[in-house]
Amino acid sequence: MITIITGGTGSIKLLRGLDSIVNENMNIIVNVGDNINLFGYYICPDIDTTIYGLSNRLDVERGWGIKGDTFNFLESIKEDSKESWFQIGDKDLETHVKRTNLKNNGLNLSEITKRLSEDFKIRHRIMPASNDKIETTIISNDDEMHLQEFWVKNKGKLDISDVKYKGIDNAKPAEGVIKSIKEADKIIITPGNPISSIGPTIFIKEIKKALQKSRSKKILVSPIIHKKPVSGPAGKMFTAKGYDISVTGLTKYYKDFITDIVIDNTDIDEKKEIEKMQKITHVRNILMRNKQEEVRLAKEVMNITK
Ligand code: FO1
Repeated sequence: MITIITGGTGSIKLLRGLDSIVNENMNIIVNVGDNINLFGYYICPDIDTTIYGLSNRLDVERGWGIKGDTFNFLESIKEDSKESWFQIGDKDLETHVKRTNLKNNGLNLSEITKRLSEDFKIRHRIMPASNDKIETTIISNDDEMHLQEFWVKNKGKLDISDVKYKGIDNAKPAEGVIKSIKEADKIIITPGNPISSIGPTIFIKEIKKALQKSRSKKILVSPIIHKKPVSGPAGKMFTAKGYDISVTGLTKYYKDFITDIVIDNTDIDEKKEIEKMQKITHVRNILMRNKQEEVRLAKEVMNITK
């Protein structure tokens, strides 16, 4: 059994590659830290990106939302809404309406995600990391704001002095999460933003403990190539948390539990430094520019056995 820890738009390419080649059970644990209530709807961007990505509905260019979607709903509320900085497409809206209705009927996020995954005919199991509320917030110039306000409303332009996961101390892992970590033959961490897309999952106390205890291989695919994040605001967040934006800094961040790291060919000069931290280092071409490259890298990751 394979378990994936994932989140964010940077993760979806590898996830799609894995989905297309893994025939055994694959459990996909998804970040909930960037979930947000807007327009009266409960929006879970990373769960939706995963569902749309694996059902071939994702707008891959943007990395979020549904391809070919229209924005009539957004247009019609623009005048009156203070929240229209967040672009909700019309087809995407159906997912948020459905999720919100199910939530109002008393279902938890695990149950809702299972229903939505069935609707989109996803063959692997997608699980939220937690059914409890965890909110990733950005501290900028003495202001604290939701991650989406920082990234979408303010276009990621503000300085960051810290990143917090509000509610994480009391958050419990959702159904199936600990079991899927304990029973995994291999755990793969996708190249999502370590702080905002993976952090809110791996720093849930029981998940952190289970990962540290696990005897299986725990392979991280780097979201950093040649001292730059492949996408998104990981660089600013890494600096705020005191880590160097490099694959060495990345290994330090994950060093408590990963066994292996896959880095890009262009970062080969850092291999020795990483190996000093007792991590097995695999040097590959990790930039995925098309479907073939997603599948190629997924195969290479799945071939890591020793
Ligand atoms: N990202 C943007 O940059 N602008 C948007 O207007 C936007 C809307 C949006 C709607 C639904 C959804 O599932 C994701 C959306 N995202 C948007 C992506 C999202 O802000 C982040 O990239 C993820 O939360 C990071 O994982």
